[in-house]
Amino acid sequence: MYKDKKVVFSGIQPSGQLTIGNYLGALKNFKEFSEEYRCYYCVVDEHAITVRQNPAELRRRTYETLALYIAAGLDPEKNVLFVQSHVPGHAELGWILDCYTMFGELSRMTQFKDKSRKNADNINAGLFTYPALMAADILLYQTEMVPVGHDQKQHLELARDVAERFNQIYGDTFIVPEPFINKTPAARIMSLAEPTKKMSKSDENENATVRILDERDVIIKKFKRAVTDSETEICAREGKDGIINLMSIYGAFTGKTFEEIEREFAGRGYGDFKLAVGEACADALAPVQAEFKRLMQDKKYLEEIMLKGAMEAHHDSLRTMSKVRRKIGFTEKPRF
Ligand code: ATP
Ligand code: LTN
Repeated sequence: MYKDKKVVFSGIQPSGQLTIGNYLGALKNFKEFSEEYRCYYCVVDEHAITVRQNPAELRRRTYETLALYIAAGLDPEKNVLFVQSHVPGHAELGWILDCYTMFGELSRMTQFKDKSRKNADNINAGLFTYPALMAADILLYQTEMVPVGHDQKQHLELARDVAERFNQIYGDTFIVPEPFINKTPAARIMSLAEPTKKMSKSDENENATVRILDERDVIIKKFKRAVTDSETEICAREGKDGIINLMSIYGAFTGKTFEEIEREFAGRGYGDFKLAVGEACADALAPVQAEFKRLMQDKKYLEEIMLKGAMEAHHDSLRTMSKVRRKIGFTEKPRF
């Protein structure tokens, strides 16, 4: 609880150019909470370094991700927009929660297994304990609700378990957070190249992803190349993963249901449909892209937002931090 408001927290890693998966599954929904909740939206750069990053790119992407938050409609006056590594409480509480998170629990995380497979030469300890840092992000602000895509459900369950474990040992300390996952198929946008795999911003195959910042003709071309099947009918039948994914994307951008889409494209071919998806996507992203371009020309403004966000987040984090320190038996921090 923050004053009279319940708290919402979410984060996106600056680990690549954001995709329409990030947009439809997470970012686009963030602004809906701004009026009713105290919202913290964080660029989680500490999470991003669990995979090796090029330093100049990481820095640029941190600005870009913040600019995209604003371009997607998050008003910096109504939301706390900040960068994770600017607020020391995340790493501090992250370490503490490492000590309340079990090796066995972390070993079961599918994201860890996936990323270990993809980065076999760099299976570092941070990649393994990633979910404990994510729990810290959330619990630090006494968060009630966490809007995320479907792939983060398992991490959220772990965060809840860690909060409950801590509360059981020390008495009520943390609010146990709830995930907020879209009920629509937009919570799980799949790769355009392999529609049984999630679309991921760090995918090396450029044809697998559509980026929020892709140009209109690139977007249309990528949808044209999307992997489908050898049939001709546009419907959500089992086994038609590619078409179902395109229907999910089209539905998310136009507000149409699967039935409406099936009716609209009855008797028409995949070519027509793919073009319509591409156009709907490009149309919806155009205003976000324009605002993004404008913001990126004003680095000073973005830095002001970073400072303001970090100051507010840091201030708000201190209450939980001092409570946690007291409960576990750390001595009071000397002021220096
Ligand atoms: P990476 O490829 O670096 O792991 P990512 O694309 O999975 O990145 P994250 O930064 O881990 O993106 O996720 C940010 C938010 O976007 C999370 O809430 C996540 O659930 C959501 N998200 C990511 N990919 C998708 C997707 N394909 N469909 C729906 N939501 C998604
Ligand atoms: N783990 C998330 C990013 C993330 C996050 C968070 C999301 C880090 N900390 C806290 C919600 C709340 C991801 O990989 N998508």
